[in-house]
Amino acid sequence: MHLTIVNPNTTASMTRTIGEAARAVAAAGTVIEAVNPDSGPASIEGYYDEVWSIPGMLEEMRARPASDAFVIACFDDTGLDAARSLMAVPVVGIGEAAMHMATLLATKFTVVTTLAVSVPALEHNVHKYGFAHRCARVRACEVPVLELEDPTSDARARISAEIARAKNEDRAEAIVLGCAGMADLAAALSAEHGMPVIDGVAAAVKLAESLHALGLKTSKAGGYAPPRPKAYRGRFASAGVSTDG
Ligand code: 5HY
Repeated sequence: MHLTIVNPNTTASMTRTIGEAARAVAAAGTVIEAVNPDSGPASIEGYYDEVWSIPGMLEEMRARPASDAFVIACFDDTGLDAARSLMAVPVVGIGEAAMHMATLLATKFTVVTTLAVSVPALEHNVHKYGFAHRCARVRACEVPVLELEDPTSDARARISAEIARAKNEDRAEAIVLGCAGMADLAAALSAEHGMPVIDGVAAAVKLAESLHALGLKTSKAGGYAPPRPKAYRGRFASAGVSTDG
């Protein structure tokens, strides 16, 4: 299958980290293409960044009609519903995927994300996905997203310290890493803490492969029905869909 991973921020080095994490778990025969838009925020931290990352992300998807599925590689599941409306093939968000995996392994999980500004949107997703009774807490380790790209930063130590607090204070039985930029840290942190530490990029790749293998596609019976053709004006004229999709 051809699986497109879209990092909605515009930081190419993070897209490379995401692509490597995806290829490390992809099945034989899964071709991974990891891309990011060239328009939008360098990182997504909160609601304002999120909304400006969506047009570029959707354009990258629309430019790849032959893809068998898409993964949105931002833990906020940026623009997930819009993407599922636009595309016929499955679209998997790394946040939702990681939470599903965590509930298969533990009665309670904690999400460890980057900055406090990201927490409310993630708490909203926890409720939206129906995991409020399984998610003990959404914590921020106060590491800015782009600091994860800096090999000299103590980002990993600060994430690990927050995991230790989650184990002691939340009685977390599993940890969900709350940023795509943490994808390369999951295995080491899991070994260090002796519990499942889940990376959403890997989780989303395996779920996208499963949906494709089962021949399943997004339902167009309701909320994810294709956008109706209509005029889009001004700077976003190209975003409108025509009668031929
Ligand atoms: C992410 N931001 O996964 C989110 C994490 C966050 O640019 N990639 C980003 O902090 O919301």
